[in-house]
Amino acid sequence: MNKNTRLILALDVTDRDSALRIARDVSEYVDAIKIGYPLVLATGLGIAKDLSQYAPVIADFKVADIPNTDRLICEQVFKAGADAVIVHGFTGRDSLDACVSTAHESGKDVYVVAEMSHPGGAEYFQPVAGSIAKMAVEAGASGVVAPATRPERVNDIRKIIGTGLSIISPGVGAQGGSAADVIRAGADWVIVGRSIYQSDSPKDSAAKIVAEMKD
Ligand code: NUP
Repeated sequence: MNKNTRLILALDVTDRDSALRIARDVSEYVDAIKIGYPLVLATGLGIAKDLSQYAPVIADFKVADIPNTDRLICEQVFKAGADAVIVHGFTGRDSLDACVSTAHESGKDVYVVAEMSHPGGAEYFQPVAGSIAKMAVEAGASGVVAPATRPERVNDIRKIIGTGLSIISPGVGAQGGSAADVIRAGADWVIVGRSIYQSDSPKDSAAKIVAEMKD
């Protein structure tokens, strides 16, 4: 994923035509497109390949199972054309290792959720976020997911992981976070969904967020 715009689109729409239209419209403003259960359950995993003509695709399946199942899931995700997968770390090092080794076999990336962005993310995640982030480094993941709604936590997590791993950060706009603030706190990319795909002009909204981060 090249760091041009620092914006990742979270494409949580549930119909194929809208997904492809929005992806095409915003493609010049995004470094990647994140897909997840809403779009994939509605349209099928084949959407990954269709979207990859516009930008690299990150599959946000928050993979969280035993190592063998994790490996099987990641194999399908990468075979379908995704360039990266988002996984959970709380399942332990062996599960994370299965995801990372599957990804590395085909030159793909793994991002590990360190701390979630919604208010409930402070309940169970926050106390273990540091150790999950540390494990992500040790396991050879490409980066972690950390909350734009709590830039100070992004700052803490950056200190733990150093500069070798990327931070991708959801929670901008609809969840209340600011793109500029979280980039300043140490995130490499922001992940934005509703503020773009629900706006009258997804393209203008994406352009505005990119400009805000450049400033
Ligand atoms: O902690 C997380 N918070 C979060 O919002 C981890 C995530 N993967 N996400 C995802 O980012 C969420 O599932 C959605 O796809 C996107 C944020 O979308 P929005 O709040 O900008 O609409």
